[in-house]
Amino acid sequence: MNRTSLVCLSLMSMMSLLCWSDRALAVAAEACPDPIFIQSFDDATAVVCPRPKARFDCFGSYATSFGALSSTGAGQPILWTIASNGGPPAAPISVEFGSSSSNGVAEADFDGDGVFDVAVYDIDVGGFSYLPSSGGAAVTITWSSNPSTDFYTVVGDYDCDGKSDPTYVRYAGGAIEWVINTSGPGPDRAVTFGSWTTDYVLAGMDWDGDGCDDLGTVRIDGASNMTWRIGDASSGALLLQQVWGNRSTDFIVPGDYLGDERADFAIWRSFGAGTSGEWLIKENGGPGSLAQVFGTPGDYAVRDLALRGDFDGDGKDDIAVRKNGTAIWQWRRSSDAVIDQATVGTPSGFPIPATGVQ
Ligand SMILES: [Ca+2]
Ligand SMILES: [Ca+2]
Ligand SMILES: [Ca+2]
Ligand SMILES: [Ca+2]
Repeated sequence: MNRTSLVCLSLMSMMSLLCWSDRALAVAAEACPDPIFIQSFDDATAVVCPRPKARFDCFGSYATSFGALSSTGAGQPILWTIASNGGPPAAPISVEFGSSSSNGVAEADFDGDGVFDVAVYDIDVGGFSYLPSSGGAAVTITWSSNPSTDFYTVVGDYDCDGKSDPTYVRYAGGAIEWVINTSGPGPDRAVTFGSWTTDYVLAGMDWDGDGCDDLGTVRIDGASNMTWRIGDASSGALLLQQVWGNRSTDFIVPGDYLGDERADFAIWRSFGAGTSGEWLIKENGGPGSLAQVFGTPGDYAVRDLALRGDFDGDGKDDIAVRKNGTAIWQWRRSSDAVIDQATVGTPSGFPIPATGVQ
């Protein structure tokens, strides 16, 4: 794909414990046997155990929040309207932050408190701005950049410190250069991985289960076959690759659907001739797979919008869509396969969990 296409995709995205107690460590393993049970409390010691973050959880409820973006037009502020999904009662977030003309949404937890931050990047100045979910004033991070070559946020936690690292990709003679800011101010890594001419770029996710996000692209060949390619965020070395999906029919919907804290190869077969709306998910590093028809396929006028997130909060991403022309989100709960739904925002709003679908 060419750079213009990537810019368009980017703009689409815009509108794209530790256990504690006196005996905590000793009992951690038996107290936290499964993500479904990990918020249970021990009568005597109130043990609370580690739990995976849910994508786009803005309240710390361990489930993807109900958030949408809207704007009144080009150059106008982005209005973020977000309600909690489960957890203790919490006032909704309603805040204007970022501009619809030059900013995209960053999938990020910059302050590292386990809660998604309201965050945008500006492709013209090469900077990120966010509202720390832990409180305090807005933070802006900028560094020297070239708007003609630097764009498309690919935020991830590439140094494993629990904080998202501001990152974007740069056109470098046909190759993709990942410019990463792990400690600031300014980037401290520039890693070459992937090709501008053939690859879609994935936001940072952990593919090999070491707790660090990795570089990822999906390469398209002459027959539109997809090859998922994962690289080391320090060296750019290829860690793994997998043929999965075809660009003539499939959206790229990466996530951890099988709950082993490693991202899975996932596509929604929903456009082009003869598609049924089938989600096809292949476990990364194991034999698991999932094939499930869900959502309405077809052309843009009728097709649902795929969403990425864990809506029932069981530690596994769920197959999910926003129904076409409505504000209804539907998901298939990974915990019990029941279809659930909620009304979020307005039909014209952009669901935050649609960020990163390509
Ligand atoms: Ca945060
Ligand atoms: Ca980091
Ligand atoms: Ca990793
Ligand atoms: Ca789930």
